Amino acid sequence: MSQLAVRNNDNPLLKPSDLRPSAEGLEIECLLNPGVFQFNGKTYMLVRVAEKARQREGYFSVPVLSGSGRMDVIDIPLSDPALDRSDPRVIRYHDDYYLTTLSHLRLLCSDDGHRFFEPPESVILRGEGPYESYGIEDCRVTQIDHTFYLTYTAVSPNGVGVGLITTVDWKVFRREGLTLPPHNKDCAIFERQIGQHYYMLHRPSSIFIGGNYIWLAESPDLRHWGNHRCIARTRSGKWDSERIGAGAAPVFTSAGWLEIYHGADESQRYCLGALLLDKDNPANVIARSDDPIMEPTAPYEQTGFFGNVIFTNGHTVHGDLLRIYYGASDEVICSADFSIDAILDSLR
Ligand code: MAN
Repeated sequence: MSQLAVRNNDNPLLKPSDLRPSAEGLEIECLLNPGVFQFNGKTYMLVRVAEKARQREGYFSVPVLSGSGRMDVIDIPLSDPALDRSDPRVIRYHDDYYLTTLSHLRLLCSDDGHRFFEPPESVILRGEGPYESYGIEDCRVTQIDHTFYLTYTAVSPNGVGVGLITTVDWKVFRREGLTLPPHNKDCAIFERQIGQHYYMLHRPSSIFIGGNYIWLAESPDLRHWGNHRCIARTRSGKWDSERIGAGAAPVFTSAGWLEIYHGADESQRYCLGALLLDKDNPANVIARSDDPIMEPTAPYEQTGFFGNVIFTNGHTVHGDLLRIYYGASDEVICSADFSIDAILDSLR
């Protein structure tokens, strides 16, 4: 088994009871999958807070946002055979799907990258409008010059797409709409241009022909994306056989762009691996992990809201040190350190 990841001894760093619910009638069920960035000498996390509605006796109560941003609760009778609750994350009722929790993004701050707290003037980004009525999730944060680009999963009955928000000061936010329509998620923008273009990784989700693969797109202006190319597919019989998706923005190294991605197998076990992309032409995959660089082995990674999950979409880089922040079992937030050179060695 790979020894590349050094887990923080204080894991989990954050658990649901560490934060206050965002509104009356809600309870925090999970903290997960934070976007991470540095700003004014501090480390910040844009954490996904998943809340469930206070349950009404005899019903399964699901929170959703109305078009005007009001929170409504839909009560579904537990006794109705048309209710399918086999997945703790999603329920099916007749022909409709709902999420069991409603997620928003909340900003947390740290002086040491280790202990995180909610600043007094808390920043909460909630779903807005018809494409986010089931909430917003799993945000990647990329800084280019002075602007931060937030790419996140926007969920609604219209499908799962990628929303874009920009900010320069973390006080005023510009909602730029859906940058990629459904079905798409796991979108990470590269931190610098290559030649004349900006690049992003993304994950269209295919239902029939094709699969859940990682794609690359390019843009002249960070708004219009084209020249989409599929750069990594699932591999049958391996740890990443069922679906794969990008983590945070790729790290620029002397060997090329290093991307930490997640892969799940048929049993929905989520591990992390690495992709090395050509410095000048990131559509060219130079190397890919045969075995995971990190697997759910700690107790908090194996049991929880949705067990056997390690999912990352945020990190910091200091020289050779890559510190990833990750959601464990879709319930708590943890960190682990890697040597970038050791990951690159593992790819040789
Ligand atoms: C999907 C997303 C993630 C989640 C994993 C594991 O990829 O919904 O947010 O962490 O599944 O459940």
